[in-house]
Amino acid sequence: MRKFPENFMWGGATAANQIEGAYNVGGKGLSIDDVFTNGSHTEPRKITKETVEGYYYPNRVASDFYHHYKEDIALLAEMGFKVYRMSIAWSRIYPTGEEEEPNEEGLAFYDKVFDECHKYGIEPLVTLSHYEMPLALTNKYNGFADRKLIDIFKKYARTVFTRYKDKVKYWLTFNEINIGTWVVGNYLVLGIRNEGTETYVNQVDDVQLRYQALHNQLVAGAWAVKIGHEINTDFKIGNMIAMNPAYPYSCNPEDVLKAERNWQTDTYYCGDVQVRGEYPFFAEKMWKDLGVKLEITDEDKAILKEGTVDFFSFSYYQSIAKTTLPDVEPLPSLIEGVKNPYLKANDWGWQIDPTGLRYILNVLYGRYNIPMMIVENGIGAYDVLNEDGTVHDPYRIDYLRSHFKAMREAIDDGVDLIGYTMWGCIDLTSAGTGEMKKRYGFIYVDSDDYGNGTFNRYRKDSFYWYKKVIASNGEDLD
Ligand code: BGP
Repeated sequence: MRKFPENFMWGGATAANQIEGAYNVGGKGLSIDDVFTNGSHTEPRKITKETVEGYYYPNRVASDFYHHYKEDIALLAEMGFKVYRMSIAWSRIYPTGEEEEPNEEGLAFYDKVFDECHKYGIEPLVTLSHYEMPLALTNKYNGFADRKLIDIFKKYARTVFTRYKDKVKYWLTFNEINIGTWVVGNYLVLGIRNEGTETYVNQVDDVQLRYQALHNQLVAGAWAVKIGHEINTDFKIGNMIAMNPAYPYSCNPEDVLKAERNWQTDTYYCGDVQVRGEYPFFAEKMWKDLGVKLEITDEDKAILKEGTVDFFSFSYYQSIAKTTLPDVEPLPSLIEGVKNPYLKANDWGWQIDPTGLRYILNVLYGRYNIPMMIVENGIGAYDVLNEDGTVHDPYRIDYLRSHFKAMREAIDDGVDLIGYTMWGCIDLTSAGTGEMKKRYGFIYVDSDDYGNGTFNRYRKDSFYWYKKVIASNGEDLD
């Protein structure tokens, strides 16, 4: 059986808004995440437009990486990380998005972070916009609904590419851009907050506006790829798609067709634009069915062709099933689909499916034929910090082991898989629920859902296990 390639990039991933905290330090402007309240599995997060007295905003504190980055990166190095996926907070660089000059203090912060990574031979992999934009851009333009955002984003991308051209080689454009095809994608992906929207789960949707915004964002991402390659020809720039592969619930041909439709609208719609430089064949019909008419200029078409990505990256937590049959139990999470009787789920109802990872790697590599990278995967769980500072998380080790086996099988199938970054390698604020107690990390952060705690870091059992996995380049999974 083929092994993991020698230069395989093992690592972990975080996002600025979920880990940094220090929301008003160093000249940072408010971002859309700074007015996003806490919530839970059953209580949706609120979107408040501006600071409202009496609400708690967990991303403002998060894991306080801003003040702990040295210690955190040293811990990642101790595990033997080759790569650290992180994002830049756009609102640290351009506090409202529209300043003429970038905020030097913000730029200097990431210089320090990248230098710290290089000190240990860790390659940074940087997402330009991970569920984050300056709040002012939402309030003034309704985010990417306005084409002006394309130029505003280009300016930001140019600034950070130029500044870090010798420190960062691997980049991603927008996090989980395809969630823009879902109603919940309005706010976090596209920066849209329509009149009447109060919570993350029940957002007021304008499908025409949303698909236009998604188009504008795809164009902005293509521009970023082009600009990045001009600034440094060695840059490797990838896209980032949320993968929730749909299985037909039964072999009823109607179920098979329904699952295939889901692949089209969920994965290929954005994936094709970013890899092949044009919308797929079914897009026209899809727009017609949705009742949308997009403004797509000739210049847009040209730039989509020119700004295609170098590698395909994606997040993967769970698979779903689709059916036309009535009375099949739906999934309890935000995803539209039904429960798969062959799979178990975590405490938030996310179905655990390692074989699904091998499956999607085969499908995606078969379609796109460019290097693949898994940039998010992992399990959110309730961890317990013991008095002696230990955290026993065998469920996390089991989850990762089974997924690493599936990755190796996909490599054996012939897939060109170049890297893996485990989501939330340091505990951080959950995007979906705002909880801290939905933990993913190898490193435990002592803070509760309300920012109470010492913020001390502790190594979980999975920390030592992953260290062994990396040292053996994926050979030792025991
Ligand atoms: C992805 C996002 C991440 C992350 C992860 C886990 O969709 O890119 O930002 O948070 O999901 O989701 P959650 O935080 O809701 O558990």
